[in-house]
Amino acid sequence: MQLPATFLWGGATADFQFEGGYQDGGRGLSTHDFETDGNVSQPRRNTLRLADGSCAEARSHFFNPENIPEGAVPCLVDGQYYPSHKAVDHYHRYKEDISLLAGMGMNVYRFSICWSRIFPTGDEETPNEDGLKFYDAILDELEKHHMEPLITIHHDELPLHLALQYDGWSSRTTIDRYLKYCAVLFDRYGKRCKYWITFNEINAVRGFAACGTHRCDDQTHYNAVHNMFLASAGAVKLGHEMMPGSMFGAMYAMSELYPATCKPEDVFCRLQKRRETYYFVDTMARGYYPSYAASLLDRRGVTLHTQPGDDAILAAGQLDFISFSYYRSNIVSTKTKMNVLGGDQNPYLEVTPWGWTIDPLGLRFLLNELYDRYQKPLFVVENGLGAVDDPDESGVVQDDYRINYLRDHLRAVMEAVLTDGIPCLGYTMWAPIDLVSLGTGEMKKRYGFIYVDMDDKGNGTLERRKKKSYDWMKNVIATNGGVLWEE
Ligand code: BGP
Repeated sequence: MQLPATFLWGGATADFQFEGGYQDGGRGLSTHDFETDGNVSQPRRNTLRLADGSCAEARSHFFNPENIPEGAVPCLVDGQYYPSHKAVDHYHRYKEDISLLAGMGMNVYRFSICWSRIFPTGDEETPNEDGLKFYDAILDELEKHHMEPLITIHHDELPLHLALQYDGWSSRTTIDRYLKYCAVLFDRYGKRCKYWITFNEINAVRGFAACGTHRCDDQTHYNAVHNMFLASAGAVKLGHEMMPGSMFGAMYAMSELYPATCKPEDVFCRLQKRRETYYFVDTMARGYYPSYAASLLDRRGVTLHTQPGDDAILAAGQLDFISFSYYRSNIVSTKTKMNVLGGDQNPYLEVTPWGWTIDPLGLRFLLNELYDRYQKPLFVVENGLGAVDDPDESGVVQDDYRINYLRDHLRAVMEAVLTDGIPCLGYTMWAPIDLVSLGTGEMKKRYGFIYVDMDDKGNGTLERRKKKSYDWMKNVIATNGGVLWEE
């Protein structure tokens, strides 16, 4: 059993978790630059200065953020560690990093562009040439190693100024700024990049760091989402015009969801909860809001502020492929208290130290479910195991647990493609080189094939070292998955 030679094998990263260099090359401040470190029991915070000059904090936890108080502005506090500032210094080590990925035989690399490197405030008329040159250099390296780029335009952050001036995505002005940014990217990189993702995990982002909005309530949030839908559709249309043959996806956090029991009420509850995610995919893939949107918004007390012409914009910007992250699955019943990805833990599955269940069959299930629903090619753009990796006496991480996780999930992808007939463009593992965790800001939640010598507070040499899984994955790629069936 082997995947076709055209299958794209690679890894995925995000700029504020990977690059660092937060003041280099004329980069402006981004909404993530004010996020502290954290851990499983201590959520990350945004540090703030209140109108009276005193300091405060608001929880910036990805799935459960708090409002930023009226008049407060994010500020940097002396002595506080902010992981995005240095991250793992990819900004200065990109040549070594890309060459390590190429050494595994990867033929695609998913990375995000930092908006505030290109437009430091978002309001400038002309882009920042140094920022553009940084991504020219990344693309040069990829070309040298015959790797296809897959670019995420918006990975959960925006220039700080757009958040302070316009309240981020709650304003239509941000749509214009985003489309100006897209036009610059398409013009500069369009000849070198075919695959684009307009927004990362658009169904999971909320609040200040990810959306630039000071408020997190449903009314603010769903209107911000409407603006992001319009921005994504506008980008797809513009991209198709400027780059014939280009392909656009948006990216969704797609943990699978099962009914906790076969009680009809629980099964129906699963349908309703699942629609909270499909609300995003349906609208962007089909180009119009689904039939259940009105009741979903009504239940949440939301009134959408639409304008004449919005329907036509959505219709003209349908996605070409559906990309998603898949890490785990959850169960749901009428008793479940949910956040966006949540649900209860499935007693039949093992969990990681971060409480994420391990469910490879859920990935095959999801690939089938998505293709049945949309009939568009799929792209698994994030999947991987966050684990504590301790190097042995010789300095090597013997990460058999990661190998097991990836083997089982890749077999699930292969079965979906080869047995179930699902078109899947590729698989980019999160994250091939250790980087800062989005959810907790930790370093010790590691995903990579390549170890980075750095701890939770940014101490370490930043040296890169191959883990055991590096050569294992190299062999998987070299055989287009064939070796997975010999083990
Ligand atoms: C997704 C994000 C990534 C990434 C990943 C793993 O939500 O798109 O940016 O970080 O999840 O999550 P974490 O870093 O919290 O383990």
